[in-house]
Amino acid sequence: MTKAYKNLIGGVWKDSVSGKVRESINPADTSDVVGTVPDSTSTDVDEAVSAARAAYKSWRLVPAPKRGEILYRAAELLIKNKDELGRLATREMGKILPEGLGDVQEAIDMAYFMAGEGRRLEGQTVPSELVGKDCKSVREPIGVFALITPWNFPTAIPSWKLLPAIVSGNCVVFKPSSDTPVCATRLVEILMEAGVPEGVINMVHGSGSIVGAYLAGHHDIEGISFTGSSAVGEELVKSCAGLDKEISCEMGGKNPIIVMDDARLDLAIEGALWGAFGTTGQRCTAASRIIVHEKVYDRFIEGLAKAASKLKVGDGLKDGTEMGPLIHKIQMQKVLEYIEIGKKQGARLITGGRQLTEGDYAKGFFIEPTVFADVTPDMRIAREEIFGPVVSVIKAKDLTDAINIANDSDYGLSAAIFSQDVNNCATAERDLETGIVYINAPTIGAEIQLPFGGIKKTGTGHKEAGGRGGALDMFLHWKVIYRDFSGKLQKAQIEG
Ligand code: UN1
Repeated sequence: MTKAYKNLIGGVWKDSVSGKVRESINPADTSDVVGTVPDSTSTDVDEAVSAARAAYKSWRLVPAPKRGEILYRAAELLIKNKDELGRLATREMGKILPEGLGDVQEAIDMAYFMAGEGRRLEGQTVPSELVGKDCKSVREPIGVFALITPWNFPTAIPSWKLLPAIVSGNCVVFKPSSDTPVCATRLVEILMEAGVPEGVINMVHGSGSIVGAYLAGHHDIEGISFTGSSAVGEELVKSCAGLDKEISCEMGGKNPIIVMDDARLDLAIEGALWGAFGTTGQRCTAASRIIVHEKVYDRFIEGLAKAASKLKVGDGLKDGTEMGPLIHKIQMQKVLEYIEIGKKQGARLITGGRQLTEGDYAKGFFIEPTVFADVTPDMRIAREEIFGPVVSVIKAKDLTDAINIANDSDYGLSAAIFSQDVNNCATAERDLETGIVYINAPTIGAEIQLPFGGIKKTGTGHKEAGGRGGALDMFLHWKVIYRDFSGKLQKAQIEG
């Protein structure tokens, strides 16, 4: 029997008023239905928003350390259930099991970190110009947020939004990706078990075009935090313009790795392989351009093609699998189209390039790890986000040329350099135009204690995750308080 998951509204697990459901399927084996979820409507969203609004009245007054303690318990529960949740992430999203477990680990890290934030959320106290007066700033919750998340990190990315939102004292309506709704539901179940009060987290399943769009434009929410495709993000920004809401969108990437002639080539190849094919290339941080110094170019492409062709592709739940399927047929077809575009525009396909269809592969959405060499920066495969196991290798003359190629992109999420020369590394660190820079490591693998996000077309609004400038800036505003205890009316700037 397929398990039927539900929406969560005001603490009650319930079906949509539509009575309809959607299936969530395993991308490695489409005969495996992971669960069904409600196919919700705007009426369900209205109900969820009013439940959040009602809960906000008391939740905002719960002391932040107490809110943090709930997250601490959630972290412990996530650890207890890590194996089940990791397997579920793999089954529902397709990433290989070590990565499914990593997805859950990122949520655990975030839960501990944000639990601690409950005891910080610090403001400032500064001296006043006047005697008998003090001045301070405090951080306050904002209200009700819409959280809209993608399928590629089905547990981690929801945790990046849910946990800072609620530790700050906000209430939320959460619309997870319709491709990974079961992972999202399990995360919410765990948060409720940890003690989140009814109505603080509400979850409405359904399509982005109906539920997501209606929720984002809802008159009774204060803000939207979205992670997903540039197309949807840009649409959201446009449709919310003038609505006076906080909006943060984390979108695409076209992340470069620079490989210098003084790099440890073995490390650079291993890094490129992990950056390009980890999560089947379906990370916004995935390395999709490898910019290689001409002196080591031939050796690099030979090494990368050899390593990529050896990757074991298959069901991520099977031991030894190194790369899983694409999330669904549409994404697989999009990636296959980009492979054709690469060939047509004159890039040299040096390994991969085909859909895998034999035997068990026929059950899912599998494409070979694909490497294009002799890509030029103007080709579409060097400019557009593919979100699949396809990597473009571009030749560069020197460091300046490599950095110019790297920066010649609409996106600016993550970039990397492999070099043993401290001056090259420091120059790249200074001049790469991205939100995240890695030295001798690939473009993936950000940790949650620092902000996550990019510049240019990658991101608008606030960043995600922890640290100064991270997600808390989205979910809290500053209030400044002046208290006069002099017993007389004092006039700032006039007397004193
Ligand atoms: C994403 O690709 O959408 O830095 C998130 C990383 C992961 C998160 C990626 N920690 O690759």
